[in-house]
Amino acid sequence: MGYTYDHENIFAKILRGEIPNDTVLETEHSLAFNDIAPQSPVHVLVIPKGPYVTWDHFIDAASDAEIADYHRAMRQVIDKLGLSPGEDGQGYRVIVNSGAAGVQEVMHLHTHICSGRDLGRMIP
Ligand code: DGP
Repeated sequence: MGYTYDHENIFAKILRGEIPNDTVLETEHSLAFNDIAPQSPVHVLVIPKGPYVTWDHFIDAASDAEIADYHRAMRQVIDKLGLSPGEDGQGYRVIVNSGAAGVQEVMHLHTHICSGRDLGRMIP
């Protein structure tokens, strides 16, 4: 099944600079910024700059350079915020809500990076 990207979604507006964001870091193909409604003390969203609706859409349609950049950007956020357990950080959780069952509200791929508290077994 194909995807239709809505260029008026809120993250598209953030990427065009029409809505402000609290940027954590920016790479060639990705942007990381703080969630407007944080569910934990650390709650960062990482998005690709390209028009991808979901993670599977991204993997199907993006270039290898974009896919690598996106995952490197997540790693850079974890590094910048000192979250890696392997580096004595407290750990983190990454979440990608996809489609209706995943309760995806914004139809532009985004990865949640959450930390700063015991997140329990699941995030509701
Ligand atoms: P999801 O359910 O995975 O689609 O979560 C969308 C997230 O996006 C949610 O945690 C709130 C966040 N969000 C929605 N609108 C804005 C916004 O305008 N700015 C920022 N920074 N975050 C937003």
